[in-house]
Amino acid sequence: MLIGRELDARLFTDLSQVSQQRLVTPTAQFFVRSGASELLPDSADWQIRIGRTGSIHINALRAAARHMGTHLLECAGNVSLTRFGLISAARWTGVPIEEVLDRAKVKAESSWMEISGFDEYASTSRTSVPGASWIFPLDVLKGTGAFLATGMNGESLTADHGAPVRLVVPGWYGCACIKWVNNLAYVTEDAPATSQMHEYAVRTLQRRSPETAMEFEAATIDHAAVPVRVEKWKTAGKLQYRVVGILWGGSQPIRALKIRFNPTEEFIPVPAFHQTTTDPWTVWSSMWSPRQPGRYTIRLAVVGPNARARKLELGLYDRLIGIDEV
Ligand SMILES: Nc1nc2c(c(=O)[nH]1)N[C@H]1C(S)=C(S)[C@@H](COP(=O)(O)O)O[C@H]1N2
Ligand SMILES: [Mo]
Repeated sequence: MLIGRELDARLFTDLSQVSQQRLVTPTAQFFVRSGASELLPDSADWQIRIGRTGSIHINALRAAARHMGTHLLECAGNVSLTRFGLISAARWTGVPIEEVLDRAKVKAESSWMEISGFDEYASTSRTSVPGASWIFPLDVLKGTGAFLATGMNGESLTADHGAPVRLVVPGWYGCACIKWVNNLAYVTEDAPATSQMHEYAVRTLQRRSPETAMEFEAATIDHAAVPVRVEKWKTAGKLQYRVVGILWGGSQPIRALKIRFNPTEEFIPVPAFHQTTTDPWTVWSSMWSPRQPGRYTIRLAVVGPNARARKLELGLYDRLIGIDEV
């Protein structure tokens, strides 16, 4: 259920529903980090300005839109307090950024691009800075397979997910995935970081709050994993638990996943674990026989190659579980 209004609107996804057979989040349950403005103009005449002189009409985008694959979105402010509900996956339709720029036939003015969306609201936000835009090095943006999406899960985008058109940057945090896109502007590499980039500097693990876009490191999602449900099993009269979770992020599959049921215990391998792709997410599970009732803090760890899991290692995905019988 959507709570709050405009920029303060939130919908948290119930992650306990995720399974290998149900990797895609139904649109009505896909998380919302900021709702549509009540002032959003009619989408029938929507135009995206491109560079100083170009533009593309929403109808041209819709006509060119095709399947862009299943990709996950995670808010960089996804925390345990809200049961990690700011993460979801959808099947997207859209047009690659590269092709949008080609179709607009404007001369590239620089190798950096600021992508902005409509961000005027009737009410004053208590939680967010209005004015979402992100600056990308164009080659990096193209390299991610970024696209302008006009649809998700086989239907047009909903207002809260950015209708009529939003940016999706596979592998990057949601804060870069601008909704209600209306402007693609070429900027110089010394362009100041935007208010959205400042708001998300800490949450995207920037080493310091960067002044310029150039100093801002790619807002990519590290490897991360979190338990999403604990099932109670009775096999041959013996009580056992099964911890089911998800693994996502990173640029290439990891070799092994490890789980620790309490800070005083060792990490042990998640059995039969196998990851073939990092996007959207991989479902894993591990049987568990806690020795006594009590409260447990479960944490995952990833093993190479090229594994980077800063938030995971900081304990930001620790999950507290109460066990009442063993
Ligand atoms: N125009 C605009 N785009 C935006 C935002 C915003 O406030 N305004 N929020 C961003 C953030 S922080 C996230 S996590 C994602 C969330 O997308 P969703 O609400 O469709 O899940 O949208 C991004 N795009
Ligand atoms: Mo976000």
